[in-house]
Amino acid sequence: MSESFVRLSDELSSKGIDVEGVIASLKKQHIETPSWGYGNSGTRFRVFPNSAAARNVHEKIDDAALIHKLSGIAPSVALHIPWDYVSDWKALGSYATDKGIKIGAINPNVFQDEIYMLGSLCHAKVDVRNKAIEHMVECCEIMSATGSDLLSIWLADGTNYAGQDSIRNRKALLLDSLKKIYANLPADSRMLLEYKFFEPAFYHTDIADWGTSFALCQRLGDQAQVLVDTGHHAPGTNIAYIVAQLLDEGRLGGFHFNSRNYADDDLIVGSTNPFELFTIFTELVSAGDLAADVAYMIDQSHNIEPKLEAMLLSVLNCQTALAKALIVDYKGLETLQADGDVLGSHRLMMDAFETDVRPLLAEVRSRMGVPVDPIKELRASGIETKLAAARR
Ligand code: PSV
Ligand code: MN
Repeated sequence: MSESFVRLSDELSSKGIDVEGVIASLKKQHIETPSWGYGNSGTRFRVFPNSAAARNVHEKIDDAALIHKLSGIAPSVALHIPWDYVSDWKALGSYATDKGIKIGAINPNVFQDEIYMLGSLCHAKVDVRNKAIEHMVECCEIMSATGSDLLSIWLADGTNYAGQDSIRNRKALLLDSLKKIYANLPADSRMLLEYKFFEPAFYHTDIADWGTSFALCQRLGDQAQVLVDTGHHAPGTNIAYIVAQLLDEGRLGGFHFNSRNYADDDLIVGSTNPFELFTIFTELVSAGDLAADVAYMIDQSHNIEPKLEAMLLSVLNCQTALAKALIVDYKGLETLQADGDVLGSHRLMMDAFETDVRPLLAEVRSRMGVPVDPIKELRASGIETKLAAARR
């Protein structure tokens, strides 16, 4: 136990924070990493190949397992189909288990094939819609074979010009298609419906915002919930507000974490706006059990960053945000709010945000048996250089 941790622990305890409870919550944190963040990917202008990047789904699982080994809080990996297609899904599930992680969300892909130029589940032609539905039903089978309990849907559907298609007709087709997929969900699994306000469509997107996603989920049933990708909002959007609304309605299914400066930048979560991430986590922590089933996933693709270090830093930034949210004195906050103390309550929040939680995280990591400074450990291991030589 370091001196700095003892000092911080005393300070927090004096404010009424249950430090052991905070540590227990941090030990339980679970951040899922995406298979596509380990392979070569980039922007639409250029993909700079990275020699250390994983070349197939097995290497992606190896890399995700390494991030879990170093952080202790990333025990699952999301797959994107068909990017991660294999013939034997059970074997892939076992491969992951052998490496110490699980297969997480299955992400269907209905945005790459030629036939999806004008949409997938909302396409005017029934053949195209059926092809997209069949693909998603196959993804439900993959879930059963790999032990995944999340079908995470994002659609590129939309139009580029006013009048190009009927927004309301497309909405009816979308609901009809989603109902057919929903009927194939494995028992005890969930469908997460992701929204994005633009791109690749630039006039309208069929699931553009949380309200649209929420309305669809309500029409589908309890197994359908909203997925919030932090990069999928117009500048200035208060994401913490959206999180609060969805939690309260029991429809927050999960996150795709990343950071943005401009559009869907897919930068390292917590890098551009750590305060926004903190406010999101304070909503989750203060919601208690309401947030119990939320899936925390990263959705990033790194173009110029070393891939493993970028993913590890992303996971650790989520850990820092949770630590800061956990040391907010929510009882004290309630009193100040009831008194209408505008700046007292704000200062209480800022007090937690500005606290240096590094000694606390070092203590948590040493209790979990993972490196106290995972980034330093990764760098010292020289693994990215070794992988570059092996995978080149
Ligand atoms: C779309 O921008 C998105 O956020 C969806 O989650 C996709 O599945 C992912 O990025 C990868 O393209
Ligand atoms: Mn996403």
